[in-house]
Amino acid sequence: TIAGMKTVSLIGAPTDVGASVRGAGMGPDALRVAGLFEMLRDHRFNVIDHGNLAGPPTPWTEPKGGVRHLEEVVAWNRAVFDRVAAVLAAGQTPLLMGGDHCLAIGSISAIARHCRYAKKKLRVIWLDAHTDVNNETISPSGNVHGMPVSCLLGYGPKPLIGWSGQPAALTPEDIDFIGIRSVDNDEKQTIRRLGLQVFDMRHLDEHGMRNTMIEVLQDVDDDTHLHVSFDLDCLDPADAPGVGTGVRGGPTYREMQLCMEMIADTGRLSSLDVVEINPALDVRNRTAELAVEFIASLFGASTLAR
Ligand code: 4U7
Ligand code: MN
Ligand code: MN
Ligand code: MN
Repeated sequence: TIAGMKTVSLIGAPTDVGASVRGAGMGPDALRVAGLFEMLRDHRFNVIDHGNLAGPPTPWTEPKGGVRHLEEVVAWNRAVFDRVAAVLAAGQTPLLMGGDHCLAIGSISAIARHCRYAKKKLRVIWLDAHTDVNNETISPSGNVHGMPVSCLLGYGPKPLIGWSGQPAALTPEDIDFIGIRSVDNDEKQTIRRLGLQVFDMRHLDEHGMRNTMIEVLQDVDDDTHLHVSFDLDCLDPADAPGVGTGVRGGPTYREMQLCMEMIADTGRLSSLDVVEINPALDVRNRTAELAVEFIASLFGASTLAR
């Protein structure tokens, strides 16, 4: 279950501004069509659907200064930041429906600021095939959905850092990465330099999901605000074809369910991003439906739960 059985607030951010493949902007409606609202309601949560945020269209221009669509990325993240901050201030649990993964900048910055005021310790679990720790000098693509972690650690394009009210929203110990199998060369150096906790597929193969999650969750306590940033490309593209940057060799369906269930068991899940669903590349909304199943587990719907 989530911390305190609060109201869950669905926030749609229909944009693909941080990507170079079109279609992630349809993610929020795909999640609605897959029954996200009803699933949460059936699990006896209070649910509010705030509808979709507004923001600029994606211009589909080339990167400038190493970043694509910077101005529009800032605008979308500003809208996300403001709404997530308002939802947290109202004592509700924000569930951001992306949209591409650049939106984690606004979402997690607002959460980090909230945690400082609420005297909570923030822990982020980043479920992804990628580490998203590029920045404007090292990114091979210029796409900001590959840079959110750097921005949150204080190493991104200037207009995207410092939103939490501190130079960095997160320190390297605050974030654990699970499911990683595609890391760019310069990202590898950053990971080593910062000592980022990356549980890649090799680690999952050798230690299993259970031991990995025990390690990830060991220092989660009553004062922890646990945030999950769930990029659907974490899953194997055979299970989740509706993503723009799929990489084969992901965790199995059961491994991912166990990951979600172990997070749920902490009772500390307090906010969630669900990003990178691309309905234009999907097969009959399979990826959004899969996302809803995993979100159910994250929110405490294990096989034998009442
Ligand atoms: B996602 C990539 F080069 N690393 O930076 C990049 F491989 O949010 C992919 O995890 C980033 O989906 C993928 O463009 C971003 C690429
Ligand atoms: Mn990814
Ligand atoms: Mn990502
Ligand atoms: Mn992706």
